[in-house]
Parts: sequence; structure tokens; C-alpha cells
Amino acid sequence: MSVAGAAPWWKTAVFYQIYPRSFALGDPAGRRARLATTGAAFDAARDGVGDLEGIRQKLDHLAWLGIDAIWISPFQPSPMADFGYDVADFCDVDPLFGTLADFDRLLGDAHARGLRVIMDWVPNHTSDRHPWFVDSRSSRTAEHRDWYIWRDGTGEATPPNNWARAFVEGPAWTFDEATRQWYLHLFLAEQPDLNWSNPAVVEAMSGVLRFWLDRGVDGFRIDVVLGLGKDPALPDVPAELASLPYCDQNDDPSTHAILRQLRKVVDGYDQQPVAVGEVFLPTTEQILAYYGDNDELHLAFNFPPMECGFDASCMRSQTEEATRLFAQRVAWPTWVLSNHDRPRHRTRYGGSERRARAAAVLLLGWRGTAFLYAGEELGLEDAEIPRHAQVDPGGRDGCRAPIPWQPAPGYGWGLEGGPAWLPWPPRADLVNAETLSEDPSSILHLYRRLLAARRASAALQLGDLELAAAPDSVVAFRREWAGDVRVVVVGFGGDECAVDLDPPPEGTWIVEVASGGRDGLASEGERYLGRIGPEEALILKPGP
Ligand code: TEU
Repeated sequence: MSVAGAAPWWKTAVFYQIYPRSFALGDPAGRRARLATTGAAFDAARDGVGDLEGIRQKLDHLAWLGIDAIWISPFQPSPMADFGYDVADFCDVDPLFGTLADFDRLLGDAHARGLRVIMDWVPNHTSDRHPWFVDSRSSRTAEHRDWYIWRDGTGEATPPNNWARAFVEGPAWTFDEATRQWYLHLFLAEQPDLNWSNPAVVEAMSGVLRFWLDRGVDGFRIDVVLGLGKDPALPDVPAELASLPYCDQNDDPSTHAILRQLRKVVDGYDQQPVAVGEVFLPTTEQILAYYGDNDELHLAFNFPPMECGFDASCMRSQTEEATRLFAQRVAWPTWVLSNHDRPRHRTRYGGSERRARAAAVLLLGWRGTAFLYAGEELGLEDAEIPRHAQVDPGGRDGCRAPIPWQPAPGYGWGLEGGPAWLPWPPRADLVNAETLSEDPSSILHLYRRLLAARRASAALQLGDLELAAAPDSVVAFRREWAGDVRVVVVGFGGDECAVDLDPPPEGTWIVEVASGGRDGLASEGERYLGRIGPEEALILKPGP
């Protein structure tokens, strides 16, 4: 239980993103039995993936780690053109991952451990094999024709506008021979965009939210939420932007009214469900608009820090920007360094575990809701994916490698000799949950201590943030809430350096958490000596 009392759970929670294909496999026999009805033989690209039972079997690991909520990426029926983000039935479970009963069991067991569960909801588009789209493309007068975005264009040679799709080069339109019109897809042609200006779509998709909320889910991570409202004229973008994916440019005012409707659905449930939106716009200020007047999203991912390298100046300005902007609004920040769409931050920072350890202190010390990506607690780097093993059209396979749980080949997945759907991360025989859990100096235990320190401190959970004077290579800030105080010091430089801090009224600063481990300068539980080691980060608390 957090010390922060009456604050909504999602303000103090640390979320843990699970990409179900890559997390854990718990019931290979059950999967084989389900898939046998399809008559298909074992296929590594399809079957060497994780399942819902695998997640359920790892709940004790997550509770032990100390996270508060899991976000599960899509597990609904999907042809897997975009590995689940092309949904063919919003209200079921793909037999690859299990059944609705498996989901209900997972949810119940998570709740029994005090863990909340949110799930991905992909409202901007469906799979082209969703029955709605199958009907829509069958005829210009089909019942679901206007559930999607169809336009004439200029014959079959020129799309209706100059918008570009994501992931693969080309227009965000595909010409449909049967009905001689183009349909819009901001992503793959297998992901036709829904028409959210159609009340029938709003009602049907609100029903999807209710289906899962009725089952007890604690909220949703809303995919591509900025895509929902579109200018009905579908105007060209300026020529200089035409080659960039339009999905990252759409910022139409009509989305906000849609979000206010969806917020009413979510707020109608007792479990205090949260709606956290993926708003992939370039600035925090633009992202902040999607909170509305606290009547749209509860939270939105603040992506700009993911553009920083392991760099003090960039991280300091991100901290300043968020602190300034969120101080002006009734809105609560979020922080994330890795997810299933981007190279893992340890890889982005050059592969250094020391940097990944320091970044963990920053991520869990910042003011706002923190999101971890499965495997970052192990210090995983991206896997090397040889060309023949590459499957994602967006080139994101490296960060989606399966999580190694044990040191022996197969790494605890029980694939019975079959390969996993992607290559394993580097050094999986050494960098796996079991091996790291046996080493108190490991990054896994560092994450666990950081999560415990955060849970025990109202300052870290809810406190204001005030940047402190520090050398250029250091980001330091003070957190305070109701008399509880912490100082977070993050060193980005390659050398030991002095970081002078005003002493607290209690007399001195005690090192509560130190990222350095065996190589660190600071020792946990000891007095802070006014210096940090190379790329070392600390959480300090007042002491005698
Ligand atoms: O990602 C949205 C997305 O891919 C773009 O907004 C952005 O350009 C990209 O993240 C930059 O790296 C969501 C899901 O997270 C992603 O996995 C899906 O492929 C995509 O939507 C389509 O559903």
C-alpha cells in the first residue's frame, strides 16, 4: 500500500509493460490443443511465443519485484500483421495466447496479489480481417461501409491525399478493386482506420471498453489515441512533411470530444479505471492537451525523454519542461524510457549496464507515474536479429526478444526444443531472472530496492520536484511531500565528481539507494560523502 493515502492509485503506481508474445510461456500443451483444431503444424513464428498462462505464472516475480500494475499489450484475435495491433475481434483472446477464462484467471490472481491490470486498446484501426471491415469492403452500401474511411481519390492511380503510412514506405491509402475506392490506413494496409466521426463506431467501441471493464480490468493503454479525430476534408500535409508517417502528425481538435465521451465510460466503474494514452506528438506541451480539463485522458506517455541519449543536459531540460508545464495544469506526468516500439534504453545508451542502473534511479525518482518495460529490470539489451529472423515491418524486433527466466538453453520457456519466435537477448545464460535474483548486487535487486524506496516515500510518490544546483554532468533534484524529503542525484559523467548539497535539518544525507553496486562509490545506509562515482545515481534521505 502506498504511503500517499488518498491519491488515485494510478498516480503513485509503477506500471510494468508486458508484451505477451515475449514474456513467458506457461501452457504449451494447452496451446497445441487449441491450435490443433486449426490443423496447423508447430510454427516458431506463430507458436514460439508467450501466453497468458505464462504471465500468470510470473505474477510472484512481479509482486516480489514491487511493481503495482501491469499493462498487457494486445492478446486479442489477430492475424499478427502487426503482432496483435491489428485486432480481428476486440472481445476475445487469440487461441495463441489462451482463452477468456485464462484471462479472467490471470486478472483474479493479479488482483489477489494487489497488482492491477490494464490492457492495450487499439481504437484507431482494426485488422482488415475484422468482420466489420470484411463487411465494409464488400460493397459501397454495406452496413459497415461508413465505419471506415473510404474516398474516391483520382482513379486508382492517385490516392485521395498525400498522407504516408508508418513502417513501410507508401501512401496511407490502398485502392480496393471490388468497390473502386481507396481506404485509409495510417499503418499497414492490414490495419484500416476506423471512422470515429460515425456514432455507430463510438458506440461499438464504447461497448468494447465496457466488455473488459465489466470483467474487472483496471483500465486501458490507448493506442494511437491522437488518430481518432480527423479533419473530414482529409487535407494534404505540407509537402515537406509528406514523407513522414501521418500517424505522428494528426492532432485534430475533434479527438478531444471523443476522449471526453470515452472518459465518461471509463469513469463509470468503481475500480477507478485509468486511461493512459499513446500520444506520439513531438512536444510535452502538445501531449498535455490530451488530458483536457482533467476530463479526457488520466495519463499520457511523455515520450520526448526517450529522444535523449545518456545525457545530463537533455534529461535536465526534459525535467525542467515537465515540471514547468505540469505545474500549470491539473495533470500528472508520466515517465518511460523503453517500450515495445523503441530500442531498449540500455542499447540506446551504448550498452552500458552502469548507465542503465543510473537511469533506473532517474526514472523512479522523477515526479510522475513511471512505466517499466518487461526485461529492463534485468538490464536487457536489444537482441541481434539476423535478416532471416526479422519479422516486424517496423524493424522493432530487437526490443521484443523473449525474456530469459533461467540460465539453461530454452531459458525457462518450456518450448520443448522448438525455437522462440525471435532470437534471445545477449548473454541470456548470465542475464536472466533466476541468475540475477541470486546476486544481491544485480540490477534486478537494484530495481527492487528502488521500488521499495519509492513505495515507502510520499515524497517520491507524490512530492514536488525542485532542481538542485549541480555540476553540468549531474542532474539533481529534491522531492518533498508533507514533510517527507528525498534528493535524487544522477551522474551522467564518466568521472567521479563532487555534488555539494545543503544539509537537511536532521543533519546529514544518508544514501538510501545507490546504483553503483559493487563498483559504486557510495554505500547504501552510509552517510553521503558529497561525491558520486562515474555514471552513478543515488537516492538520499535525511538522517542524523
Ligand atoms: O505505435 C504508434 C506508432 O508506431 C507511432 O505513433 C510512432 O511513430 C512510433 O511509435 C515511433 O517509434 C502504436 C503501437 O505502440 C505500435 O506497436 C503499433 O505498431 C502501432 O501503434 C499501430 O497500432
